[in-house]
Amino acid sequence: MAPELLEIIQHFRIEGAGTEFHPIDTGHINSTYRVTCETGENPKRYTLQKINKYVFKQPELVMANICAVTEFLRRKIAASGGDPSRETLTVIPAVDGKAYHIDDDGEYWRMYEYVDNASTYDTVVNPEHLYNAGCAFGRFQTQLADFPIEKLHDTIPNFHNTRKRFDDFFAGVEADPCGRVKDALPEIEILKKFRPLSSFLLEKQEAGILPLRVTHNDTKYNNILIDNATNKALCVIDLDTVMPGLAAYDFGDAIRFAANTAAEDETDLSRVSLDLGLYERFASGFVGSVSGFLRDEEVALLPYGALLMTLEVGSRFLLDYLTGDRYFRIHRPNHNLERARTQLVLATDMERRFGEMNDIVRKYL
Ligand code: GN1
Ligand code: MG
Repeated sequence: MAPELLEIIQHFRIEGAGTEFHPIDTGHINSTYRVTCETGENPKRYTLQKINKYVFKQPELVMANICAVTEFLRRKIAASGGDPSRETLTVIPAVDGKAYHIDDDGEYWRMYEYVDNASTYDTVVNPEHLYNAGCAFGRFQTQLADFPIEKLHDTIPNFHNTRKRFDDFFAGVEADPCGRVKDALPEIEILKKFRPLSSFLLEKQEAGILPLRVTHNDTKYNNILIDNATNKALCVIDLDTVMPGLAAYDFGDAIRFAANTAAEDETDLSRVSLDLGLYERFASGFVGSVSGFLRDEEVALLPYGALLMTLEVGSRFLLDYLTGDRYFRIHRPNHNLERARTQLVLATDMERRFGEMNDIVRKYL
């Protein structure tokens, strides 16, 4: 047992004594553990996370957003007869009442109730799950439609500013601080080709065609809990990047991850493509949930979110590779280069099938 983790959880208002810390390795950013506590009756479980301070410069603002959003959702879910303890995250306060604890090294920790009898998936094992995930990510935006958006802190400024992401990427190529540009020349060419498209949705936003919504901004398939008993998407998790954004970002990032025929870091690029069947499953769930809330133009432009989020994440993985792998946790050398390659192959396939992607979304309008 990890004595330092045992010490950390003493600072939170939990029940029982910690007996087991099980690392959960799926995210690329924070360090996560499932904690089991003996209470004398049924063991109680919690999620413990160390917030990555390199990524989140002001963790207290991240927690302020999460507390505000989960409290708001809790009221909405209860009012519609749902179970807030399973359908949104529950922050466990520290003994001093704050939503986090700062350890002696200045690291920020937080705890949540662990939702039992629910699972996350890294790939789609059951297409019905994906339809349900589409419904849940759409519902998340709809439930937050009347959240006071001005209260949200911009915890990572320009997070999905695709224009700036591309600018930053090419500045990194220019600087080439680790001498790695030579390993990524074909990938850089692909991003050059797509650069003129990078501002497409931002221009629509700037022109007032697309409004800012409260968006999740990290709608990876493994950021949704699927209920083991009902197969329904129960709860949207990983609320670190809830900020004002475009609806298309949430649609798009989910497609990027879940409708890929291969894993995000697949090294056999011949296995990477867009699965239009999975795309349609997610799209039908998502568009069904947001109908009556999102404007028709927002729905019609959702496929651009898929292409742009895939390009954006591709550029971010590649920039991290070029600048020494400091942002995304890697599990092997070249991991970020491999992740970037996958994204760029996927984006190229999306470009080829863009007409079909548009037709599918319009079917559900
Ligand atoms: C990170 O935390 P995680 O692993 O869900 C990243 C996302 C990327 C994603 C790529 C705060 O998400 O933006 O799309 O990796 N989160 C942050 O897999 O940068
Ligand atoms: Mg995350």
